[in-house]
Amino acid sequence: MDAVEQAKSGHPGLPMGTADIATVLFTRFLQFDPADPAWPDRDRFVLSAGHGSMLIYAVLHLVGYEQMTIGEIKRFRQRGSLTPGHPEFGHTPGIETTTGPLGQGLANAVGMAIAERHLATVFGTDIVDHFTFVLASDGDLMEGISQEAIALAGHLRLAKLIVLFDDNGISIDGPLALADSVDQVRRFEAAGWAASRIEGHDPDTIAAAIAKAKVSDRPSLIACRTTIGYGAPTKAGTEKAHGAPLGAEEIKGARERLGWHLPAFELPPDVRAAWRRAGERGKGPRQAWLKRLAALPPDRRTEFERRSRGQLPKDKIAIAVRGVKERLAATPKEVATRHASEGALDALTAALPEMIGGSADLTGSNNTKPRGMPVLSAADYGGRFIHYGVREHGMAAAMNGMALHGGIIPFSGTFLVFSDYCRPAIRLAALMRQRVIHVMTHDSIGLGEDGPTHQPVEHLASLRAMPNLLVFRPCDAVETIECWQLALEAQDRPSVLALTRQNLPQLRTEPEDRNRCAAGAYEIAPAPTLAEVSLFASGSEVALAVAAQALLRARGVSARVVSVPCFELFRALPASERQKVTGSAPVKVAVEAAVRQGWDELIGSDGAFVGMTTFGASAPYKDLYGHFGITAERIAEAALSKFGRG
Ligand SMILES: Cc1ncc(C[n+]2csc(CCOP(=O)(O)OP(=O)(O)O)c2C)c(N)n1
Repeated sequence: MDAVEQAKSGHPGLPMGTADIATVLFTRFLQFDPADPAWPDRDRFVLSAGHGSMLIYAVLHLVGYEQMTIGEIKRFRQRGSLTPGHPEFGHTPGIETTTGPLGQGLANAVGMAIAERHLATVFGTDIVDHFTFVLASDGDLMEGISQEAIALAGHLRLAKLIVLFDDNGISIDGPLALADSVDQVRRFEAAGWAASRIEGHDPDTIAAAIAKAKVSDRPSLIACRTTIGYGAPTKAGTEKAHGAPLGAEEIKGARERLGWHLPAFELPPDVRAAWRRAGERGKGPRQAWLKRLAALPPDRRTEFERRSRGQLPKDKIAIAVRGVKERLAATPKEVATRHASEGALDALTAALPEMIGGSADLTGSNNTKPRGMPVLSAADYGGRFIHYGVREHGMAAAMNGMALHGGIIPFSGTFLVFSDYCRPAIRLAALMRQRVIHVMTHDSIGLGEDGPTHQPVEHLASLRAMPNLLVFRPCDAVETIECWQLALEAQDRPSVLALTRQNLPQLRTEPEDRNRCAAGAYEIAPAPTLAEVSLFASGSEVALAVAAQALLRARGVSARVVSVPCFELFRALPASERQKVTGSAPVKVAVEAAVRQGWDELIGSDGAFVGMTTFGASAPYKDLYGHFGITAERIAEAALSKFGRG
């Protein structure tokens, strides 16, 4: 309450209401060692209700995270402090995931718990054997994503996942009864969890519930009945304690009620010492774990360490990619890029055991299940393919949790149009710099008969607007394996691979080791003579641009074609390289079966664009391309009209 007061903003209610829960958890149960916040076998603690960030900052300070000084607590919510408004992964040691958007942390924790079970199966429980704890609020449980997360966790029987629910009956608007009447205990039970309701201010009751949850054969919910802003004389138990400083009078009253007589930011030495002792509980277990790790056969130990670091076996990837490219050069394939992706995955997942695949109930459409890949289930956590069910949002957030846990590179699939259903989690992956790979197929009107509900139009532009996300749209089977390689090598970025349903010709037929997609954009078909026209296109429209190039040639116009598989990588090129790709042809035309937004970066506002301006329609795809005017003829016309020759 003092830090929030000093910052003149923040949320005192949750930290005060859940201090008892956090104290029991951190002093009696949670396995961690402040000397090594990244110890792979630590228990994970996710504060899903990220608005209560002062709770975790205070606890990290108390248990002895060196960088979390009282000075940082005093600088709550100030620029450059370790104590930002909401917990941020990668910014503050001890923070396992970025939380704040309600529901995400809970769903991340499901991914962490999956990762734990999988790695325990692969490397043995001597090396991987820990719990995932979550502190969740009413808001977390009201968000739709929580349903996807708890259903998945219950189905997979993630018994080492324990959710402590801050059951305080208050949210921002007032009593929860204004908007919610769910019986959370019964809801979780229905999803296959062990669930109980306890008094959340009694340490022994909390401890007994956690001890019981630890030995349950199902994931556990402990609904802890608490009072928001516990101790505040007039604001406790009301929404007034939720998200604003309490004010000097109220703080004075709270001090009196709680029997706390020291000034702000001062701690009694005995209290500090007791917390420090709690913070040292993990030292012994971590040393013992290090000994067990050292005792592993050297190749197992090296493999565990490699995977924990997120380091790729570069040589193995190179061999896998080369093999696929050589096969494609020898026998060019006219296939949909989703099928090409399946071929790429057969090779890559064989080389990279850390790749865990999945799909949101579109396995046969997304082609994300490589041949022979066993299913990860409650009966076999060693499997590597997850049937996420129709739960795109929960899937994307669980993938973030797996990546954050470490040791796993998650990839999975849905339709590109449903990236909207994953977007909040993709955004957090981008913010947290996590390597998760989303295969998003059926990437345009080219999906045909399913119609406008399923045809993405604005999605590429909107995904490209997201900082740190790589959006790949390969034009053929060769670009597909190259984009896969780039997505895997981008250790600190999420990727989306936008892939077609319809077949595409293989445009790259020369054997070539170099990854041309690494430039983001490159000349795939040079002009016969000095170029008068530059045609830019991505994915399925590159072949149309190549056909337009031939039409232009027949009209005596020299055009070049630039394939643009990834805007973000192109943007990262030095200006001189970018200039070479953009070229100096006076006429520029871009083609993409999507909206224009973003393409002016390459063609300028005076360039011509052939694409979509409306939603699509339901019809066979060739008919749709004709109807919406995305054809080689129209591309050639667009170029010619710029010369006044249309
Ligand atoms: C997705 C999302 N929507 C809205 C918010 C804004 N918000 C922050 S806390 C909160 C609800 C507060 O209620 P509760 O979760 O019960 O927390 P408590 O009041 O107990 O601290 C809301 C709506 C958010 N952080 N995330």
